[in-house]
Amino acid sequence: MFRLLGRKTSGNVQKVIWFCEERGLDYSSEDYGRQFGNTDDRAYLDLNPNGKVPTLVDGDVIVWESNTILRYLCNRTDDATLYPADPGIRSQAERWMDWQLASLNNAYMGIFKETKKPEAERSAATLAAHSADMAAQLTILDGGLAGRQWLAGDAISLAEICLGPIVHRCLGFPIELPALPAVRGWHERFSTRPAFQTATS
Ligand SMILES: N[C@@H](CCC(=O)N[C@@H](CS)C(=O)NCC(=O)O)C(=O)O
Repeated sequence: MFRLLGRKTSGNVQKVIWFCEERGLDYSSEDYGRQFGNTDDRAYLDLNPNGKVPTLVDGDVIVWESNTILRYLCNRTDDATLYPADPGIRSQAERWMDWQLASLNNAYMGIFKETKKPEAERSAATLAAHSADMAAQLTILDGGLAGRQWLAGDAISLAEICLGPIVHRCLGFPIELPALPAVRGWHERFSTRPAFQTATS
């Protein structure tokens, strides 16, 4: 059984829960992070020196970084369904996973943190800057999805599992966003899946 350490309210933990639910993996979900106050404990830091969630424990193997956990689980379970075997199609999934971390994440985290603050402490300028960045990034995603159902090849893949919970939150932020028709259609396609709903509820 895989042990997934991380609070279920974390978007990065939700990626891993979605994967496990989608593939019917045997896993336990354990509460670590923010309100549980246990990620700075020595025992947790020995597993994940970042003190962040998620961390996956598979016997003696410890994996951190949510996207690496997704790839590990695919490799570990020989999953060629969500992790396409064809190198070209796989690269389409991988590039969007890297894009999530390298390009979307800054605006995502910025808006997340700003909107969590009490209203009186929020900076309109900071929120506006992150919102403009988010709009620009999601417009790139919209272009990538134009005329297609999924980000890699013609089926749902690890790219959706990685981006889904994060973009789901981005679309729900109290900010103005462009129309993003391809992104919104894609979001509707995957958000009806029971495994996604379990992960994000
Ligand atoms: N790049 C890391 C980011 C990990 C991260 O920042 N996790 C957040 C939750 S989404 C966290 O641990 N926050 C502090 C906490 O919950 O205690 C990953 O994808 O796993």
